[in-house]
Amino acid sequence: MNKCIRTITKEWIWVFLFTMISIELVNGQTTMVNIQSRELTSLNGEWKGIIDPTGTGEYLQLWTEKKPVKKTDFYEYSFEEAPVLNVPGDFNSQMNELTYFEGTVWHKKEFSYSLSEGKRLFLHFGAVNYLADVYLNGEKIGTHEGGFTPFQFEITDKIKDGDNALIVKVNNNRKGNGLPGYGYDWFNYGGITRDVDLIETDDIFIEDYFIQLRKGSLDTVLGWVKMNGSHEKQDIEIEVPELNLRYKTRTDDDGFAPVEFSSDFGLWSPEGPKLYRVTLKSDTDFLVDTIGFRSIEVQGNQVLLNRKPIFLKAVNIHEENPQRMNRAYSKEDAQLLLNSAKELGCNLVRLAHYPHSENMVKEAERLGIMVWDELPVYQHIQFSDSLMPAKLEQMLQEMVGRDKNRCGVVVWALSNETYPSTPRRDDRLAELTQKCRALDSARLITHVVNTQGYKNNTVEVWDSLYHHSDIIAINEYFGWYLPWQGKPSETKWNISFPDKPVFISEFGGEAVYGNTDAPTDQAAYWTEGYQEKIYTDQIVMFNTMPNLVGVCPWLLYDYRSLGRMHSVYQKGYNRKGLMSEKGEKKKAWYVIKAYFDSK
Ligand code: GCB
Repeated sequence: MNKCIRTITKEWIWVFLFTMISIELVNGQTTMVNIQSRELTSLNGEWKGIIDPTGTGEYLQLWTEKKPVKKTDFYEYSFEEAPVLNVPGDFNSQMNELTYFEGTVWHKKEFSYSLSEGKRLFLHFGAVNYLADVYLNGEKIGTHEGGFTPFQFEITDKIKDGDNALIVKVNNNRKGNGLPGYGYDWFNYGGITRDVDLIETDDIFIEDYFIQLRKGSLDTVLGWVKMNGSHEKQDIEIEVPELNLRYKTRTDDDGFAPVEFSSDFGLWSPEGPKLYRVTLKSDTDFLVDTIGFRSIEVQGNQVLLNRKPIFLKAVNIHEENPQRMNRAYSKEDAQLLLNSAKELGCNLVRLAHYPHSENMVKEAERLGIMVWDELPVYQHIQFSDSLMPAKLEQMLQEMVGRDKNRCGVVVWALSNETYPSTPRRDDRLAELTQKCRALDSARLITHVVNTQGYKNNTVEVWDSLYHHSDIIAINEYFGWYLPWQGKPSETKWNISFPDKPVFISEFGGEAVYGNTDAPTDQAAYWTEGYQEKIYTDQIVMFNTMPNLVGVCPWLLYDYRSLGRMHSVYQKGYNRKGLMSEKGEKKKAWYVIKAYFDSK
Protein backbone atom coordinates (compact mmCIF):
# COMPACT_ATOMS: atom_id res chain seq x y z
CA MET A 1 0.00 0.00 0.00
CA ASN A 2 1.33 3.39 -0.85
CA LYS A 3 -0.20 6.42 0.84
CA CYS A 4 1.30 9.73 -0.20
CA ILE A 5 0.67 12.60 2.14
CA ARG A 6 1.78 16.18 1.60
CA THR A 7 0.78 17.78 4.83
CA ILE A 8 3.12 20.40 6.22
CA THR A 9 3.45 19.82 9.93
CA LYS A 10 4.72 22.24 12.54
CA GLU A 11 7.24 19.63 13.62
CA TRP A 12 9.37 19.75 10.47
CA ILE A 13 9.17 23.53 10.03
CA TRP A 14 10.75 23.93 13.43
CA VAL A 15 13.38 21.33 12.71
CA PHE A 16 14.31 22.92 9.41
CA LEU A 17 14.45 26.48 10.72
CA PHE A 18 16.76 25.39 13.46
CA THR A 19 18.95 23.50 11.00
CA MET A 20 19.29 26.58 8.84
CA ILE A 21 20.18 28.80 11.77
CA SER A 22 22.87 26.40 12.90
CA ILE A 23 24.42 26.13 9.47
CA GLU A 24 24.48 29.89 8.88
CA LEU A 25 25.97 30.63 12.28
CA VAL A 26 28.81 28.23 12.11
CA ASN A 27 29.92 27.17 8.72
CA GLY A 28 28.55 29.16 5.89
CA GLN A 29 28.86 25.94 3.87
CA THR A 30 26.86 22.80 4.53
CA THR A 31 28.73 19.63 3.78
CA MET A 32 26.77 17.57 1.27
CA VAL A 33 25.47 14.20 2.30
CA ASN A 34 25.84 10.86 0.57
CA ILE A 35 28.85 11.84 -1.48
CA GLN A 36 29.27 8.23 -2.66
CA SER A 37 26.29 8.75 -4.94
CA ARG A 38 27.79 11.82 -6.64
CA GLU A 39 30.25 12.42 -9.44
CA LEU A 40 33.54 11.92 -7.62
CA THR A 41 37.20 12.17 -8.44
CA SER A 42 39.25 10.67 -5.67
CA LEU A 43 42.35 12.48 -4.48
CA ASN A 44 43.33 9.52 -2.31
CA GLY A 45 46.66 7.87 -2.86
CA GLU A 46 50.21 9.11 -2.64
CA TRP A 47 50.74 12.63 -1.36
CA LYS A 48 54.03 14.32 -0.47
CA GLY A 49 54.76 15.31 3.14
CA ILE A 50 56.99 17.92 4.79
CA ILE A 51 57.42 17.56 8.53
CA ASP A 52 57.43 20.93 10.26
CA PRO A 53 58.02 20.50 14.00
CA THR A 54 58.96 24.16 14.52
CA GLY A 55 56.12 25.71 12.56
CA THR A 56 58.54 27.46 10.18
CA GLY A 57 56.45 26.55 7.14
CA GLU A 58 53.92 29.17 8.13
CA TYR A 59 56.60 31.89 8.22
CA LEU A 60 58.06 30.71 4.90
CA GLN A 61 54.57 30.60 3.38
CA LEU A 62 55.29 27.14 2.17
CA TRP A 63 52.01 26.94 0.26
CA THR A 64 53.34 29.52 -2.24
CA GLU A 65 55.94 26.98 -3.41
CA LYS A 66 58.35 29.62 -4.59
CA LYS A 67 61.01 28.45 -7.03
CA PRO A 68 64.40 30.15 -7.51
CA VAL A 69 64.46 32.46 -10.50
CA LYS A 70 67.62 34.51 -10.11
CA LYS A 71 71.01 32.89 -9.56
CA THR A 72 71.04 34.23 -6.02
CA ASP A 73 67.58 32.88 -5.09
CA PHE A 74 66.98 29.91 -2.83
CA TYR A 75 64.08 28.71 -0.68
CA GLU A 76 64.44 26.45 2.30
CA TYR A 77 61.67 24.04 1.47
CA SER A 78 60.61 21.87 -1.41
CA PHE A 79 58.14 19.04 -1.91
CA GLU A 80 60.24 17.66 -4.76
CA GLU A 81 61.88 14.70 -3.02
CA ALA A 82 59.62 14.82 0.02
CA PRO A 83 58.55 11.50 1.54
CA VAL A 84 55.34 9.91 0.35
CA LEU A 85 52.36 9.82 2.70
CA ASN A 86 49.34 7.74 1.85
CA VAL A 87 45.92 9.32 2.07
CA PRO A 88 43.72 8.34 3.74
CA GLY A 89 46.13 7.55 6.49
CA ASP A 90 47.40 8.85 9.76
CA PHE A 91 50.96 10.11 9.44
CA ASN A 92 52.16 8.64 12.76
CA SER A 93 52.04 5.06 11.54
CA GLN A 94 53.66 5.80 8.17
CA MET A 95 57.14 6.98 9.15
CA ASN A 96 59.25 6.03 12.13
CA GLU A 97 60.16 9.68 12.71
CA LEU A 98 56.47 10.47 13.10
CA THR A 99 55.48 7.74 15.55
CA TYR A 100 54.90 10.10 18.49
CA PHE A 101 54.68 13.30 16.49
CA GLU A 102 52.18 15.98 17.44
CA GLY A 103 52.63 19.02 15.24
CA THR A 104 52.46 20.14 11.63
CA VAL A 105 52.90 18.00 8.56
CA TRP A 106 52.34 19.75 5.21
CA HIS A 107 50.66 17.49 2.66
CA LYS A 108 50.73 18.08 -1.07
CA LYS A 109 48.85 16.50 -3.95
CA GLU A 110 49.16 17.41 -7.62
CA PHE A 111 46.26 16.60 -9.87
CA SER A 112 44.90 17.49 -13.20
CA TYR A 113 41.29 18.54 -13.76
CA SER A 114 39.04 20.02 -16.32
CA LEU A 115 35.73 21.36 -15.10
CA SER A 116 32.92 21.22 -17.64
CA GLU A 117 31.09 24.40 -18.52
CA GLY A 118 28.28 25.25 -16.11
CA LYS A 119 29.36 22.73 -13.46
CA ARG A 120 30.41 23.38 -9.88
CA LEU A 121 33.27 21.75 -8.01
CA PHE A 122 33.71 20.99 -4.33
CA LEU A 123 36.71 19.70 -2.42
CA HIS A 124 35.53 17.29 0.27
CA PHE A 125 37.50 15.83 3.19
CA GLY A 126 36.12 12.91 5.19
CA ALA A 127 38.25 14.03 8.16
CA VAL A 128 41.58 15.65 8.96
CA ASN A 129 42.95 15.41 12.48
CA TYR A 130 42.98 18.05 13.93
CA LEU A 131 43.40 21.43 12.21
CA ALA A 132 43.44 21.77 8.44
CA ASP A 133 44.49 24.85 6.46
CA VAL A 134 43.77 24.21 2.82
CA TYR A 135 45.51 25.93 -0.12
CA LEU A 136 44.79 25.45 -3.79
CA ASN A 137 47.30 26.75 -6.30
CA GLY A 138 48.86 29.01 -3.68
CA GLU A 139 45.60 30.49 -2.44
CA LYS A 140 44.01 29.72 0.90
CA ILE A 141 40.57 28.28 0.43
CA GLY A 142 39.66 27.53 4.02
CA THR A 143 40.34 26.14 7.45
CA HIS A 144 38.68 23.42 9.46
CA GLU A 145 38.94 22.44 13.10
CA GLY A 146 37.93 19.03 14.42
CA GLY A 147 39.49 15.66 13.69
CA PHE A 148 36.58 13.34 13.02
CA THR A 149 33.95 14.96 10.84
CA PRO A 150 33.66 15.86 7.15
CA PHE A 151 34.00 19.31 5.59
CA GLN A 152 34.12 20.82 2.14
CA PHE A 153 34.98 23.95 0.21
CA GLU A 154 33.59 25.08 -3.10
CA ILE A 155 36.43 25.54 -5.59
CA THR A 156 34.48 26.21 -8.78
CA ASP A 157 36.28 29.56 -9.28
CA LYS A 158 39.64 28.37 -8.02
CA ILE A 159 40.30 25.21 -10.01
CA LYS A 160 42.60 25.61 -13.02
CA ASP A 161 42.07 23.81 -16.27
CA GLY A 162 44.95 21.32 -16.27
CA ASP A 163 47.45 20.97 -13.43
CA ASN A 164 46.58 21.94 -9.88
CA ALA A 165 48.44 21.81 -6.59
CA LEU A 166 46.62 21.17 -3.36
CA ILE A 167 48.49 21.78 -0.10
CA VAL A 168 47.04 21.01 3.30
CA LYS A 169 48.70 22.07 6.51
CA VAL A 170 47.70 19.36 8.96
CA ASN A 171 48.31 19.98 12.62
CA ASN A 172 47.49 17.52 15.37
CA ASN A 173 48.71 19.54 18.34
CA ARG A 174 46.46 19.24 21.36
CA LYS A 175 44.57 22.42 22.14
CA GLY A 176 43.29 23.53 25.51
CA ASN A 177 40.12 24.79 23.88
CA GLY A 178 39.92 21.92 21.41
CA LEU A 179 37.45 19.05 21.18
CA PRO A 180 38.88 16.97 22.77
CA GLY A 181 41.12 19.14 24.97
CA TYR A 182 44.64 18.34 26.14
CA GLY A 183 44.16 14.98 27.80
CA TYR A 184 42.61 11.83 26.38
CA ASP A 185 43.14 8.13 26.70
CA TRP A 186 43.66 7.22 23.06
CA PHE A 187 46.36 7.66 20.45
CA ASN A 188 46.45 11.04 18.75
CA TYR A 189 46.71 9.89 15.14
CA GLY A 190 47.28 13.00 13.02
CA GLY A 191 46.82 13.34 9.30
CA ILE A 192 44.34 13.26 6.46
CA THR A 193 42.73 10.22 7.95
CA ARG A 194 39.73 9.79 5.65
CA ASP A 195 38.98 10.11 1.91
CA VAL A 196 39.58 13.26 -0.09
CA ASP A 197 37.34 13.79 -3.12
CA LEU A 198 36.44 16.31 -5.74
CA ILE A 199 32.69 16.43 -6.24
CA GLU A 200 31.28 17.84 -9.44
CA THR A 201 27.68 19.00 -9.42
CA ASP A 202 25.26 20.88 -11.58
CA ASP A 203 24.64 24.49 -10.80
CA ILE A 204 21.65 23.45 -8.73
CA PHE A 205 21.90 20.20 -6.80
CA ILE A 206 20.42 18.26 -3.92
CA GLU A 207 22.64 19.25 -1.05
CA ASP A 208 21.03 17.54 1.88
CA TYR A 209 18.02 15.51 2.91
CA PHE A 210 16.52 13.82 5.92
CA ILE A 211 14.54 10.63 5.31
CA GLN A 212 13.75 8.72 8.49
CA LEU A 213 10.63 7.59 10.32
CA ARG A 214 9.00 10.19 12.50
CA LYS A 215 9.47 9.56 16.23
CA GLY A 216 7.41 6.61 17.41
CA SER A 217 5.98 5.86 13.98
CA LEU A 218 6.48 2.59 12.14
CA ASP A 219 5.07 3.72 8.83
CA THR A 220 5.47 7.48 8.34
CA VAL A 221 8.57 9.24 7.14
CA LEU A 222 9.00 12.84 8.20
CA GLY A 223 11.84 14.76 6.64
CA TRP A 224 12.97 17.29 4.08
CA VAL A 225 15.11 17.85 1.01
CA LYS A 226 17.29 20.91 0.53
CA MET A 227 18.66 22.25 -2.74
CA ASN A 228 21.81 24.27 -3.24
CA GLY A 229 22.04 26.83 -6.03
CA SER A 230 19.25 28.95 -7.35
CA HIS A 231 16.12 28.88 -5.27
CA GLU A 232 13.76 28.51 -8.17
CA LYS A 233 11.00 26.15 -7.17
CA GLN A 234 11.60 22.58 -8.27
CA ASP A 235 9.75 19.29 -8.20
CA ILE A 236 11.40 16.61 -6.11
CA GLU A 237 10.57 12.97 -6.50
CA ILE A 238 11.47 10.31 -3.97
CA GLU A 239 11.14 6.69 -4.97
CA VAL A 240 11.45 3.42 -3.10
CA PRO A 241 11.09 0.96 -5.99
CA GLU A 242 10.82 -2.14 -3.79
CA LEU A 243 7.78 -0.65 -2.09
CA ASN A 244 6.39 0.67 -5.32
CA LEU A 245 6.46 4.06 -3.65
CA ARG A 246 6.72 7.32 -5.54
CA TYR A 247 6.35 10.55 -3.59
CA LYS A 248 6.38 14.06 -4.97
CA THR A 249 7.11 17.30 -3.20
CA ARG A 250 8.18 20.80 -4.29
CA THR A 251 10.80 23.19 -3.01
CA ASP A 252 9.89 26.60 -1.65
CA ASP A 253 11.64 29.96 -2.16
CA ASP A 254 14.48 28.80 0.09
CA GLY A 255 15.13 25.63 -1.88
CA PHE A 256 13.57 23.53 0.83
CA ALA A 257 10.97 20.79 0.33
CA PRO A 258 9.04 19.09 3.12
CA VAL A 259 8.77 15.32 3.02
CA GLU A 260 6.08 13.25 4.61
CA PHE A 261 4.88 9.90 3.31
CA SER A 262 3.74 6.56 4.62
CA SER A 263 4.28 3.01 3.54
CA ASP A 264 4.26 -0.53 4.77
CA PHE A 265 7.99 -0.65 5.48
CA GLY A 266 9.82 -3.83 6.40
CA LEU A 267 11.50 -2.55 9.54
CA TRP A 268 15.25 -2.56 10.17
CA SER A 269 16.40 -4.48 13.26
CA PRO A 270 19.49 -6.44 14.35
CA GLU A 271 17.68 -9.66 13.39
CA GLY A 272 16.63 -8.32 10.02
CA PRO A 273 18.69 -5.30 8.92
CA LYS A 274 16.42 -4.44 6.02
CA LEU A 275 17.60 -1.57 3.83
CA TYR A 276 15.86 -0.08 0.81
CA ARG A 277 17.22 1.54 -2.32
CA VAL A 278 15.86 5.09 -2.22
CA THR A 279 16.25 7.55 -5.07
CA LEU A 280 15.88 11.32 -4.97
CA LYS A 281 15.32 13.22 -8.17
CA SER A 282 15.15 16.95 -8.81
CA ASP A 283 15.06 18.75 -12.18
CA THR A 284 18.86 18.85 -12.09
CA ASP A 285 20.05 16.05 -9.84
CA PHE A 286 19.65 12.38 -9.06
CA LEU A 287 20.92 10.57 -5.96
CA VAL A 288 20.69 7.00 -4.73
CA ASP A 289 20.87 6.06 -1.07
CA THR A 290 20.32 2.89 0.94
CA ILE A 291 18.00 3.69 3.78
CA GLY A 292 16.39 1.65 6.54
CA PHE A 293 13.36 2.40 8.64
CA ARG A 294 12.97 1.70 12.34
CA SER A 295 11.77 3.48 15.42
CA ILE A 296 13.78 3.99 18.58
CA GLU A 297 12.33 5.49 21.71
CA VAL A 298 12.29 5.44 25.45
CA GLN A 299 9.07 4.57 27.19
CA GLY A 300 9.16 4.68 30.95
CA ASN A 301 12.29 2.86 31.97
CA GLN A 302 12.67 0.86 28.76
CA VAL A 303 14.26 1.35 25.38
CA LEU A 304 11.99 0.29 22.55
CA LEU A 305 13.18 -0.66 19.10
CA ASN A 306 10.23 -0.83 16.72
CA ARG A 307 8.00 -0.55 19.82
CA LYS A 308 9.48 -3.64 21.48
CA PRO A 309 11.76 -3.54 24.55
CA ILE A 310 15.36 -4.32 23.72
CA PHE A 311 18.41 -5.08 25.89
CA LEU A 312 21.46 -3.29 24.54
CA LYS A 313 24.32 -5.77 24.25
CA ALA A 314 27.08 -3.35 23.44
CA VAL A 315 30.82 -3.01 23.26
CA ASN A 316 33.10 0.03 23.15
CA ILE A 317 35.36 0.38 20.12
CA HIS A 318 38.16 2.81 19.29
CA GLU A 319 38.85 3.62 15.66
CA GLU A 320 42.10 1.73 15.47
CA ASN A 321 43.02 -1.23 13.29
CA PRO A 322 44.34 -3.67 15.91
CA GLN A 323 46.36 -5.62 13.34
CA ARG A 324 48.13 -2.71 11.70
CA MET A 325 48.05 -0.35 14.68
CA ASN A 326 46.90 2.67 12.75
CA ARG A 327 43.80 4.77 12.47
CA ALA A 328 41.03 2.61 10.99
CA TYR A 329 39.21 4.14 8.02
CA SER A 330 38.36 1.59 5.33
CA LYS A 331 35.43 -0.76 4.82
CA GLU A 332 37.79 -3.66 5.57
CA ASP A 333 38.86 -2.03 8.85
CA ALA A 334 35.21 -1.57 9.75
CA GLN A 335 34.41 -5.18 8.94
CA LEU A 336 37.27 -6.43 11.09
CA LEU A 337 36.08 -4.47 14.12
CA LEU A 338 32.38 -5.05 13.61
CA ASN A 339 32.63 -8.76 12.91
CA SER A 340 34.46 -9.06 16.24
CA ALA A 341 31.61 -7.21 17.94
CA LYS A 342 29.12 -9.49 16.24
CA GLU A 343 31.02 -12.60 17.33
CA LEU A 344 30.80 -11.34 20.90
CA GLY A 345 27.03 -11.24 20.51
CA CYS A 346 26.58 -7.47 20.36
CA ASN A 347 23.59 -5.64 18.94
CA LEU A 348 25.10 -2.17 19.56
CA VAL A 349 28.55 -0.62 19.21
CA ARG A 350 29.54 2.48 21.11
CA LEU A 351 31.89 4.24 18.71
CA ALA A 352 34.08 5.88 21.33
CA HIS A 353 34.87 8.76 21.78
CA TYR A 354 34.41 10.65 18.50
CA PRO A 355 32.56 10.12 15.23
CA HIS A 356 34.14 7.15 13.44
CA SER A 357 34.34 6.93 9.65
CA GLU A 358 31.21 6.65 7.58
CA ASN A 359 32.36 3.15 6.61
CA MET A 360 31.97 2.08 10.22
CA VAL A 361 28.46 3.45 10.49
CA LYS A 362 27.32 2.02 7.18
CA GLU A 363 28.86 -1.41 7.73
CA ALA A 364 27.31 -1.62 11.19
CA GLU A 365 23.93 -0.81 9.73
CA ARG A 366 24.40 -3.44 7.03
CA LEU A 367 25.41 -6.06 9.62
CA GLY A 368 22.46 -5.27 11.88
CA ILE A 369 24.40 -3.56 14.63
CA MET A 370 22.98 -0.41 16.19
CA VAL A 371 25.37 2.51 16.49
CA TRP A 372 26.06 4.94 19.30
CA ASP A 373 27.64 8.04 17.69
CA GLU A 374 29.63 10.27 20.04
CA LEU A 375 31.17 13.73 20.06
CA PRO A 376 34.75 14.14 21.39
CA VAL A 377 33.48 16.23 24.29
CA TYR A 378 35.73 14.31 26.64
CA GLN A 379 36.60 14.99 30.28
CA HIS A 380 38.35 18.37 30.63
CA ILE A 381 36.73 20.64 28.07
CA GLN A 382 37.07 24.42 28.37
CA PHE A 383 33.36 25.12 28.26
CA SER A 384 33.80 28.75 29.28
CA ASP A 385 36.06 29.52 26.32
CA SER A 386 34.29 32.06 24.12
CA LEU A 387 34.84 29.93 20.99
CA MET A 388 33.43 26.79 22.56
CA PRO A 389 29.72 27.21 21.68
CA ALA A 390 30.53 27.60 17.98
CA LYS A 391 32.93 24.66 18.00
CA LEU A 392 30.44 22.42 19.76
CA GLU A 393 27.68 23.41 17.42
CA GLN A 394 29.76 22.91 14.32
CA MET A 395 30.87 19.46 15.37
CA LEU A 396 27.34 18.48 16.28
CA GLN A 397 26.10 19.73 12.93
CA GLU A 398 28.80 17.78 11.10
CA MET A 399 28.15 14.53 12.98
CA VAL A 400 24.37 14.64 12.76
CA GLY A 401 24.57 16.04 9.24
CA ARG A 402 26.57 13.05 8.01
CA ASP A 403 24.76 10.23 9.83
CA LYS A 404 21.17 11.39 10.16
CA ASN A 405 19.89 9.09 7.40
CA ARG A 406 21.50 6.01 8.92
CA CYS A 407 18.78 4.14 10.73
CA GLY A 408 21.48 2.04 12.44
CA VAL A 409 22.41 5.11 14.48
CA VAL A 410 20.14 5.11 17.51
CA VAL A 411 22.00 7.29 20.02
CA TRP A 412 23.70 10.68 19.84
CA ALA A 413 26.10 10.85 22.80
CA LEU A 414 27.06 14.44 23.34
CA SER A 415 29.68 14.16 26.06
CA ASN A 416 31.77 11.71 28.07
CA GLU A 417 32.94 12.15 31.66
CA THR A 418 32.79 15.93 31.87
CA TYR A 419 32.92 17.42 35.35
CA PRO A 420 30.22 19.36 37.16
CA SER A 421 32.89 21.65 38.61
CA THR A 422 34.01 22.83 35.15
CA PRO A 423 32.67 26.38 34.67
CA ARG A 424 29.83 26.64 32.13
CA ARG A 425 29.63 22.88 31.62
CA ASP A 426 25.97 22.62 32.52
CA ASP A 427 24.54 25.43 30.42
CA ARG A 428 26.76 24.74 27.39
CA LEU A 429 25.79 21.07 27.33
CA ALA A 430 22.12 21.87 27.95
CA GLU A 431 22.23 24.18 24.95
CA LEU A 432 23.99 21.54 22.87
CA THR A 433 21.31 19.01 23.77
CA GLN A 434 18.57 21.38 22.64
CA LYS A 435 20.36 21.93 19.36
CA CYS A 436 20.74 18.22 18.84
CA ARG A 437 17.03 17.65 19.46
CA ALA A 438 16.21 20.38 16.98
CA LEU A 439 18.42 18.78 14.34
CA ASP A 440 16.99 15.33 14.99
CA SER A 441 14.05 14.85 17.28
CA ALA A 442 13.80 11.11 16.62
CA ARG A 443 16.93 9.55 18.14
CA LEU A 444 17.94 9.11 21.75
CA ILE A 445 20.35 11.61 23.27
CA THR A 446 22.67 10.96 26.16
CA HIS A 447 25.57 12.31 28.19
CA VAL A 448 27.96 9.76 29.67
CA VAL A 449 28.84 10.44 33.27
CA ASN A 450 31.20 8.98 35.89
CA THR A 451 30.43 11.24 38.83
CA GLN A 452 28.48 8.68 40.84
CA GLY A 453 29.42 8.09 44.46
CA TYR A 454 30.16 4.57 45.71
CA LYS A 455 30.29 4.07 49.46
CA ASN A 456 28.83 1.53 51.89
CA ASN A 457 28.04 -0.62 48.89
CA THR A 458 25.63 2.05 47.65
CA VAL A 459 25.92 3.80 44.31
CA GLU A 460 24.63 7.38 44.20
CA VAL A 461 23.81 8.42 40.65
CA TRP A 462 23.02 12.10 40.43
CA ASP A 463 24.69 14.24 37.74
CA SER A 464 22.52 17.11 36.45
CA LEU A 465 23.41 16.21 32.85
CA TYR A 466 21.00 13.33 33.19
CA HIS A 467 18.17 15.89 33.04
CA HIS A 468 19.09 16.18 29.37
CA SER A 469 19.61 12.49 28.71
CA ASP A 470 17.06 9.99 27.47
CA ILE A 471 19.10 7.24 29.05
CA ILE A 472 21.28 7.37 32.14
CA ALA A 473 24.74 6.36 30.89
CA ILE A 474 27.13 5.39 33.67
CA ASN A 475 30.86 4.67 33.42
CA GLU A 476 31.99 2.72 36.47
CA TYR A 477 35.13 0.70 37.14
CA PHE A 478 34.19 -1.13 40.34
CA GLY A 479 36.75 -3.84 40.93
CA TRP A 480 39.46 -1.93 39.04
CA TYR A 481 39.89 1.82 39.74
CA LEU A 482 37.56 1.50 42.73
CA PRO A 483 37.71 -1.64 44.87
CA TRP A 484 34.39 -3.35 45.57
CA GLN A 485 32.70 -1.76 48.57
CA GLY A 486 30.78 -4.87 49.57
CA LYS A 487 29.32 -7.93 47.94
CA PRO A 488 28.43 -7.19 44.30
CA SER A 489 25.17 -9.09 44.84
CA GLU A 490 24.21 -6.67 47.63
CA THR A 491 24.93 -3.40 45.80
CA LYS A 492 22.28 -0.71 46.44
CA TRP A 493 21.37 1.95 43.92
CA ASN A 494 20.18 5.43 44.62
CA ILE A 495 19.46 6.99 41.26
CA SER A 496 18.19 10.57 41.23
CA PHE A 497 16.28 9.89 38.02
CA PRO A 498 14.38 6.74 38.96
CA ASP A 499 12.15 6.75 35.89
CA LYS A 500 14.83 6.68 33.23
CA PRO A 501 16.47 3.64 31.64
CA VAL A 502 19.99 2.94 32.85
CA PHE A 503 22.89 1.85 30.66
CA ILE A 504 26.36 0.92 31.89
CA SER A 505 28.42 2.57 29.18
CA GLU A 506 31.84 1.46 30.53
CA PHE A 507 33.17 -1.11 32.98
CA GLY A 508 36.14 -3.46 33.04
CA GLY A 509 39.80 -3.67 34.01
CA GLU A 510 43.18 -4.43 32.49
CA ALA A 511 44.80 -7.79 31.69
CA VAL A 512 47.58 -8.98 29.46
CA TYR A 513 46.52 -11.81 27.18
CA GLY A 514 48.26 -15.05 28.16
CA ASN A 515 49.16 -13.77 31.61
CA THR A 516 47.57 -16.58 33.55
CA ASP A 517 50.29 -17.79 35.95
CA ALA A 518 50.71 -14.74 38.19
CA PRO A 519 48.46 -14.37 41.29
CA THR A 520 44.94 -13.69 40.07
CA ASP A 521 43.79 -11.92 43.22
CA GLN A 522 46.02 -8.85 42.78
CA ALA A 523 45.36 -6.08 40.31
CA ALA A 524 49.03 -5.21 39.86
CA TYR A 525 49.79 -8.42 37.95
CA TRP A 526 47.47 -7.64 35.04
CA THR A 527 46.25 -11.23 34.91
CA GLU A 528 43.43 -12.55 32.79
CA GLY A 529 42.00 -14.12 35.93
CA TYR A 530 41.74 -10.79 37.76
CA GLN A 531 39.99 -9.21 34.81
CA GLU A 532 37.70 -12.23 34.48
CA LYS A 533 36.67 -11.86 38.14
CA ILE A 534 35.83 -8.18 37.60
CA TYR A 535 33.52 -9.25 34.81
CA THR A 536 31.81 -12.03 36.74
CA ASP A 537 31.31 -9.70 39.72
CA GLN A 538 29.97 -6.96 37.47
CA ILE A 539 27.41 -9.34 36.00
CA VAL A 540 26.28 -10.26 39.51
CA MET A 541 25.98 -6.56 40.29
CA PHE A 542 23.95 -5.87 37.14
CA ASN A 543 21.20 -8.00 38.68
CA THR A 544 20.91 -5.47 41.50
CA MET A 545 20.33 -2.55 39.15
CA PRO A 546 16.98 -0.96 38.57
CA ASN A 547 15.98 -0.10 34.99
CA LEU A 548 19.03 -1.68 33.40
CA VAL A 549 18.64 -1.59 29.61
CA GLY A 550 22.11 -2.61 28.54
CA VAL A 551 25.82 -2.85 29.24
CA CYS A 552 28.92 -1.94 27.29
CA PRO A 553 32.33 -3.34 28.33
CA TRP A 554 35.38 -1.13 27.97
CA LEU A 555 36.42 -2.45 25.41
CA LEU A 556 36.78 -4.81 22.44
CA TYR A 557 40.52 -4.71 21.62
CA ASP A 558 43.56 -3.50 23.55
CA TYR A 559 44.53 -0.18 22.00
CA ARG A 560 47.39 2.30 21.96
CA SER A 561 47.39 4.97 24.61
CA LEU A 562 50.65 6.62 25.54
CA GLY A 563 49.66 7.38 29.12
CA ARG A 564 49.75 3.63 29.78
CA MET A 565 53.40 3.36 30.71
CA HIS A 566 53.85 0.16 32.68
CA SER A 567 56.87 -1.34 30.95
CA VAL A 568 56.02 -4.95 31.79
CA TYR A 569 52.28 -5.03 31.20
CA GLN A 570 51.10 -2.03 29.24
CA LYS A 571 53.89 -0.91 26.92
CA GLY A 572 51.87 2.00 25.63
CA TYR A 573 48.60 0.05 25.43
CA ASN A 574 45.40 0.32 27.38
CA ARG A 575 44.95 -3.36 28.23
CA LYS A 576 41.24 -3.31 29.02
CA GLY A 577 40.43 -5.15 25.80
CA LEU A 578 38.40 -8.32 25.91
CA MET A 579 40.90 -9.25 23.22
CA SER A 580 44.54 -8.40 22.76
CA GLU A 581 45.46 -6.13 19.87
CA LYS A 582 46.22 -9.32 17.95
CA GLY A 583 42.66 -10.55 18.44
CA GLU A 584 43.47 -13.18 21.11
CA LYS A 585 40.48 -13.67 23.37
CA LYS A 586 41.02 -13.16 27.08
CA LYS A 587 39.02 -15.07 29.68
CA ALA A 588 36.74 -12.07 30.19
CA TRP A 589 35.67 -12.30 26.55
CA TYR A 590 34.00 -15.63 27.28
CA VAL A 591 32.24 -14.22 30.32
CA ILE A 592 30.66 -11.46 28.28
CA LYS A 593 29.89 -13.78 25.40
CA ALA A 594 27.96 -16.09 27.76
CA TYR A 595 26.17 -13.11 29.36
CA PHE A 596 25.11 -11.71 25.99
CA ASP A 597 24.02 -15.14 24.80
CA SER A 598 21.83 -15.44 27.88
CA LYS A 599 20.10 -12.11 27.21
C1 GCB B 1 37.14 5.98 31.05
C2 GCB B 1 37.12 6.70 29.76
C3 GCB B 1 37.82 5.92 28.68
C4 GCB B 1 39.11 5.39 29.28
C5 GCB B 1 38.77 4.36 30.34
C6 GCB B 1 40.01 3.74 31.00
O1 GCB B 1 36.37 6.22 31.93
O2 GCB B 1 35.86 7.09 29.35
O3 GCB B 1 38.08 6.76 27.59
O4 GCB B 1 39.95 4.94 28.34
O5 GCB B 1 38.07 5.04 31.32
O6 GCB B 1 40.55 2.80 30.44
O7 GCB B 1 40.43 4.23 32.02
